[in-house]
Amino acid sequence: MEINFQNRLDVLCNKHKNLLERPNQPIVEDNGIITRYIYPVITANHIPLEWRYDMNPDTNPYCLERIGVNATMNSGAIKWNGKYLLIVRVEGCDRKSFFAIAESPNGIDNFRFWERPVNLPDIDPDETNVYDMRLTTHEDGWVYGIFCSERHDPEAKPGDLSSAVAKAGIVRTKDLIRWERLPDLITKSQQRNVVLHPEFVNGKYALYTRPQDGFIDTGSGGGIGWTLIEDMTNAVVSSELIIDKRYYHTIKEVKNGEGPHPIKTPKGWLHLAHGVRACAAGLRYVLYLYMTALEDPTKVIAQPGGYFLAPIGDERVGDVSNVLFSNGWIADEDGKVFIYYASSDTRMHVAVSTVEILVDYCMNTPEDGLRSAASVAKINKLIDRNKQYKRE
Ligand code: M1P
Repeated sequence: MEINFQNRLDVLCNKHKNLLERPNQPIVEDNGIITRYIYPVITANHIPLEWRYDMNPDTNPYCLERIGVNATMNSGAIKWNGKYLLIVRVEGCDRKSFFAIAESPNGIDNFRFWERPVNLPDIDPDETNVYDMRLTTHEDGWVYGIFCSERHDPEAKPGDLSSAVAKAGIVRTKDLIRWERLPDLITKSQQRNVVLHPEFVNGKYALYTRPQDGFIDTGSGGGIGWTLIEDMTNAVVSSELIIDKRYYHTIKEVKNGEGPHPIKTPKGWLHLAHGVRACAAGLRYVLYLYMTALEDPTKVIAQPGGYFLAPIGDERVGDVSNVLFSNGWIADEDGKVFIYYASSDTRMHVAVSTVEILVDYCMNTPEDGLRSAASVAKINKLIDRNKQYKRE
């Protein structure tokens, strides 16, 4: 078979350019709470060609892809010099994840990766996989990144090559280019979904945690935790308070986890989290919101019942189907909120709303009554209130 190297490379480059420049379009949804967009904002195909192809015709005469990328997902987010930046979890075909920054001028399309992946300081040869970084611009002047650092369970039985241990890795930076690695979080349980609160609380750093019994199983973990830390350069969890609990027969029955750090609003801290339930098809991950008090971020002041974003259409299918996961959002100065979420551990999307609408949603959506009878009672109450407004 005759391969024209140059033609093939031209076709690849054009296809890539068209994908990167494709304008995104809003989808009108009935619930009024968010606007989804028709195209994912970042997919594996957005990864620069230079990361995947050897472009030398002498060493790659068939112009084959040399390093494949499987997925782009669970991304932290930050507004940086007027641009919308995602620190993307890029997962190679070899199953290893790493971080790479992509930036967009408007937050909804035209995302382009920076020249190289993030150079994360490599401090531990046992660290096998890193993923799901949350970024926090802290009032101490640093931008922190907390991520899951995963390794093979040293206590796994011989032949068990699946059991793993999850820890919280910590880095900080002032320019998003040079990253200083700090010691991993010291805690008695495994941890994933650890997030740094952006302000000092009682003069201390505050972390949202997610204590778990095993790598997958949160077991006695109870829900989203909270802990105060003296020093981020030697972060030790001495006690954890569960602030957002799991309940039987809810969207967060099996487990939950804080998303990005909460947004400060005039009415309280606005939180985005994921909730997991089990069903015959496996685990189902959805996103939900809750609010805590400004003066006491551990005090829940609003917990709308149910999910606020669940996988629909193509979002439902991917490497790990039936999953929405978010660890990044950006609140603009004008109150617009860009919610970045991954679907089915495969690609990144954006949904747009405003602080005002999300707070209204939190404050006025009835809580989960935890029983069918309570759900019917809620609807009847609304019907009664609507009587005078009934339209034919
Ligand atoms: O596969 C779904 C998600 O599973 C994990 O989330 P959690 O710890 O809450 O169960 C993580 O591995 C996450 O990356 C993944 O998207």
